[in-house]
Amino acid sequence: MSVFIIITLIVLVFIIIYQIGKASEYAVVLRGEEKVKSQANAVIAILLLLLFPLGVWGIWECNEIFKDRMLPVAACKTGENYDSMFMMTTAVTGVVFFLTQFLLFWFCYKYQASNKRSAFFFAHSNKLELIWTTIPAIAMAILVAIGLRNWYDVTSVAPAEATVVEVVGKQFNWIVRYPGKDNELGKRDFRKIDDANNVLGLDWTDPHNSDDIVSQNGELHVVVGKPVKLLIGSRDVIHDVGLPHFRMKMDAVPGITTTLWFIPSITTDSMKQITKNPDFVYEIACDQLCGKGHYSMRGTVIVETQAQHDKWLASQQSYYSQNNPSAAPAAGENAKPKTDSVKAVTMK
Ligand SMILES: [Cu+2]
Repeated sequence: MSVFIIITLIVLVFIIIYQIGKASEYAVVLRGEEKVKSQANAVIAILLLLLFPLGVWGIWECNEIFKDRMLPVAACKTGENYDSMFMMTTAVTGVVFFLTQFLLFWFCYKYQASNKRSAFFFAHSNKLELIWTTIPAIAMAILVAIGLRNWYDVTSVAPAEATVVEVVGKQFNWIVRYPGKDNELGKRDFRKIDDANNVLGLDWTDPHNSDDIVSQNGELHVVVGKPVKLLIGSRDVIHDVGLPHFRMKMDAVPGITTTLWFIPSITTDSMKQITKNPDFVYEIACDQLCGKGHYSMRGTVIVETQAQHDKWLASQQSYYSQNNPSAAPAAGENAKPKTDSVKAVTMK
């Protein structure tokens, strides 16, 4: 029914426009072209003048609709810096936008075609060129400088005490590897990748691999207040580790290790209270269209206290002992079932 109404409306609007066109043709014949033209100009000028407040109202309404769906406060210092950069850019470009748009519509009205005056013409003004080149150039340079400073914050050398975690994308989930007790990630080789029992291609001859923990449920556990450095890679195509709550993202490129580091400042539990949402989770969203299962490539970041983290870590079994059953568990490690990998999120 609604389709029928919409089609009828479209046809009616089309007929109305056609009739207006025909009527104005007759009017030109009857009243003379000049008069009709100037009347049409006046109407268009007023309509344009009305379009400006209408547009501003539209922007306001969109903002009202979406303001509840905005991201909560940034969950790390760098994220806060990104937010303030965003607000500053919006303020600067916003002032310029509203000013120029207002002038555009106002001039359309004020200087509509008229027989009473002729157009003022001037070809060139050095002063004007200088002003409208220099001011935007300085403003842009400042904004770019702030952006670069934030970018270096994220990609610079991480503090020595930072926890190193590897995040590897594949079609279509995230694999996370923690270094285990020796605090060092072992070597891996793509030729050793085997979906059944070596998803990252860990080189078992490297002793650093014996205690590495591999999680395939897309959960990234990090400690609040402690720097974490992500080593990002991909097994197949380009993915992207998008961390909207931390205002960060970094491409996961096959064959290249990219990095970023940050200090999570709000635990998942605290964020549940801040957002008043008991189901709140920090999300890892793949920010690079990577294939038919791209939409499902969602991971979570769990920001927890050191005590919670230690408890979780103790419950994990090394990937080596999971996949080499004859191997005795490393000292101090309990051999619980593989809690993470059974929940593996995979898309066929
Ligand atoms: Cu992806």
